Amino acid sequence: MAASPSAAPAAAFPKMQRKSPTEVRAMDFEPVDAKTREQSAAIVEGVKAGGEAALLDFATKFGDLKPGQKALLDKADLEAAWARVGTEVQELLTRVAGRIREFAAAQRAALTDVDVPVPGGRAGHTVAAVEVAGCYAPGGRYPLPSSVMMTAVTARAAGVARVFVASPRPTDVTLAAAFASDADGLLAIGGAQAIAAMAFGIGGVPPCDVIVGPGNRWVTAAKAIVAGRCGIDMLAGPSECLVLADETADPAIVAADLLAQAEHDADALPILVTTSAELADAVDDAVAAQLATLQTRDVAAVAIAKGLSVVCPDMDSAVAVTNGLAPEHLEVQTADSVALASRLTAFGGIFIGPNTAEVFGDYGAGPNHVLPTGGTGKYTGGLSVFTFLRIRTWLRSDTPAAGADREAFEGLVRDTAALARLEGLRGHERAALRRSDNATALIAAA
Ligand code: HSO
Ligand code: ZN
Repeated sequence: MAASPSAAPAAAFPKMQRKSPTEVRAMDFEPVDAKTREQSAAIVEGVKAGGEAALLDFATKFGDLKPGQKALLDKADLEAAWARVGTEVQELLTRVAGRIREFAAAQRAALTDVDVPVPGGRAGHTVAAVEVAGCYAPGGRYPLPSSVMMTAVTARAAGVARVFVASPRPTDVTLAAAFASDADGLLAIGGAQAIAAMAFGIGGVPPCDVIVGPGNRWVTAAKAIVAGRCGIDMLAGPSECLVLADETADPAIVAADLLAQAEHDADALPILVTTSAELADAVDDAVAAQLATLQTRDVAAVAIAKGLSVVCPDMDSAVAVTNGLAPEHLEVQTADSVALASRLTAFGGIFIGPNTAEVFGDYGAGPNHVLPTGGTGKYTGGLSVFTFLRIRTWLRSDTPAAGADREAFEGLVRDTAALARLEGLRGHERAALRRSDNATALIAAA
C-alpha cells in the first residue's frame, strides 16, 4: 500500500472555478477528435488487413506484449490467477460480482416477451442475447478490475453465450476479476488494436457482436470506427461527478466525493452546484485540506483546477443548471434529496442522499458504473443487460377460415394492397391480394 505523501500546504492547491448559473454552458462533448480517429483508423485497418501477425506487432510496439508472450489467456490461465490472489481477494471479487449479477438479473427479468392479437393473427417480440460479447477494460495508470466485472458479469447475466475480455498488461486481480465474471478468455492487449481484434475476430477471439467498456481516446475512436459492424455500448469521455448540494451538506463529504472523481484523470470533471455560497467556500477549503494528504493529488489537483463550483440563487436555478449539464454521476446532497431527485431529469446515474457515495456505485453496490458522459445522458442510459439484448419481432397471419377473424384478415389484405398501390409498388399489391379469398378476381382487376 502506498504511504501517505507528506502533507503539502493547503494553499498550494488550485480551487475549482467559481461560476454563476448563466456562465455554465451545456457540455460540448466531442467523443472522438479527428487526429485520434485517423490514428485509430490506421491501426484498425492494419489489424483487419494483416490479421494476427499485425495485431501482435502493434501489441509489441505499444509495449503490451513481449515477443513470444501469450496474447490470449484462456480459462485455465484465469483460474491460475484466481488461485494466486488468495482467499481474501477471491471473496471480495465474489461478493462484488454477485451484487452486480443480482441487479443485472433483475433488469433482465423486467424485460418480457410480447405476444398480441393483430388482424387475422398474432404478433410479438422475443428478447434474445447476442452470441459473443467483447468487454474492454483499461490498463494504464489504474487498472480497473471493477470494470471487467461491470461489463462481463452483465453480459453473462444478459445470457451472452461467449464473453471475452480485452485488457492490456493485466494484473492478477484483473485476471481474477475476469474469472469471477465467468469470462471465456482475456486478450492481454489494449488500444485500438484490441477493439479491432474483437470486431474482426483476430488473435483467437471470435468476432464479437457487441463491444463494450471504457477506454482511452484511441479505444473510443476504434469503437466509433467498428460501430455498425458490431454494436457498441457508447462513446465515453472523461468521467464527471456533479454534486448538487444545499447548506445542509457536509463540506468534507462533498469534497471527498469530488476528489474521488478528480483522481481518475486530469481531464475528469468535478462540479459542485449549490444554493449556498458558504458551502461553496467550505468545500473549497475542504478540497484543499484533503488534497494535501491525498496520494493521488498530482492528478486530482489538475482536474480540480478545471472543475466548476456553481453558486445559484435558488434551487430552481440549481436544478436547471444540473439538468442542462446531464452529468455522468449526479449526487444529491440536500435536505429533501428524495423529493428533489424526482425533479432531476438527465444523468447517467443518480446517487440520492448524503450517505450515497458515488464510489459505492463504482464498486458494485448494484447499478452499473459504465455510464454516459459529456451530456449524453440526455438521450441514453448506462451499460446494462439491454446493451447485450436484441428485440426480434415476429408476425403470424393465421388466415382463419371464416367469421370476424377472416374479415379482419381480408381488411389487412385490402389496406396493404391500397397502400402499395399508392406507392406504385404493384408487386407488393399483388403479394397481398394473393392471400385473399378472392385472389384471382382482385389481381385481374388490379
Ligand atoms: N468512476 C468510474 C468507474 C470506476 N471507479 C472504476 C473506480 N473504478 C467511471 O464511472
Ligand atoms: Zn470512480
